[in-house]
Amino acid sequence: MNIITKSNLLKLQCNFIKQGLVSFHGTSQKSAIEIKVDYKMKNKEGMIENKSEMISKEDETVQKTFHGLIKGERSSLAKSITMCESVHPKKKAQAQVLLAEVLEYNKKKGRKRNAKSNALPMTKHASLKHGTFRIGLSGPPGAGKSTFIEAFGKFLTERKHKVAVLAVDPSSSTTGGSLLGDKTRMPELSVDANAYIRPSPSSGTLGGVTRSTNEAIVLCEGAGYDTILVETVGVGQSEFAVADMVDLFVLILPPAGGDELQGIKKGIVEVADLIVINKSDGDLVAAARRIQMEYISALKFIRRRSKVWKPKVRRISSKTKEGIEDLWEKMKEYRNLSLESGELETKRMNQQKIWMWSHIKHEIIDIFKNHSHVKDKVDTLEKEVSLGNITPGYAADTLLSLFKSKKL
Ligand SMILES: Nc1nc2c(ncn2[C@@H]2O[C@H](COP(=O)(O)OP(=O)(O)OP(=O)(O)O)[C@@H](O)[C@H]2O)c(=O)[nH]1
Ligand SMILES: [Mg+2]
Repeated sequence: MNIITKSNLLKLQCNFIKQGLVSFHGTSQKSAIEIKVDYKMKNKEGMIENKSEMISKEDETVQKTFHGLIKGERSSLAKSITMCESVHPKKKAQAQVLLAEVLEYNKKKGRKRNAKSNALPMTKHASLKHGTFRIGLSGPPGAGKSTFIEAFGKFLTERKHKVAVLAVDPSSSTTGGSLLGDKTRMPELSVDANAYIRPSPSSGTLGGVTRSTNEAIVLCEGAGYDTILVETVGVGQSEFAVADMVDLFVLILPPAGGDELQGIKKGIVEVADLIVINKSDGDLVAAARRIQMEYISALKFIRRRSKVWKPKVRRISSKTKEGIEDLWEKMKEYRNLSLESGELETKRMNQQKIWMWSHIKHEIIDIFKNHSHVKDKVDTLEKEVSLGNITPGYAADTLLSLFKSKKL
């Protein structure tokens, strides 16, 4: 059992037992946390030892990484993102303590900025006051996402912005390497001192990948990056997940219609705040115009999600860079309107809740599936359900009662 020892200290007890389960006890005050971790480690003699440690902000690795990160050191930023991606209990705990520190730091930085500037309305949300802009990008393979990020990223760094590019590509865990955040397609941006490109983690499920990307956003903001681009290709539900972690969601399309765009999932157009028809250059201008018109018409039938913003369709060329400045103006317009109306703040607050539940669901399903008694029955029951021999409800009840009645 845990007790809160100081009013501002949240103590979490986190027992990583054999099967990798985590249990948290405690109530929240502020973000300073301590996490107890139990894990196994090989000693010098090669014997497995049980270890138990308390990770707090005094932890040496946390301290070192935090100070490096807020100075903007890329190696510390990279290290901290790797910590978030780790499955090792100790590293996971260090990542959570570090994140709490960075959140606190971002809040303080936000308050300072806000005090200096009267331009922004008073908002409760710390990272908004601090003024970061999170932009999600999705589009079918070959639409020109990487080429666009190279052109747009350079455009921003030339205007004194610091740009972080993150990627969500759950398919990279099966293909063995990340296709996104591909530095070879971003030759100039990848060597730009004011840009940081991080490919998608190459292991894990969509739940795991999105969790570490969410955390990476906070870390990049702590390291001083003010514009965060999150790229994804439509695999599984990844573009919907990305739409839920950003302020503005951009769909990039090539100047091709109908059959050629079969990869585009229904529903993705509905969550886009901006639709960008790329490759509007040379012989492709006429086709790009036609597609632009088609999407303008299509958007008329889509229910508006914002009171202050109507999704727009713009044409650009990432090759000639035409239209990029106009697109940035539109993005800023969106940001200002949604900030002033309070919609952006509400959006970020809701996103936090969405992610908390998403992580819980992801973890709980994992725990459920790995429960020794459930594991034995899952395949048989799934088969029976698919053959129509039993109802899904009955199968679910059977598995749930096995889960609830038998101890691990
Ligand atoms: N003409 C023209 N070609 C472009 C433009 N943008 C990208 N391309 C070309 O389109 C092809 C695909 O571009 P990428 O940037 O790799 O596309 P992507 O969306 O990142 O593709 P994946 O990473 O495979 O999903 C490349 O041959 C680019 O040179 C553009 O604005 N105009
Ligand atoms: Mg690409």
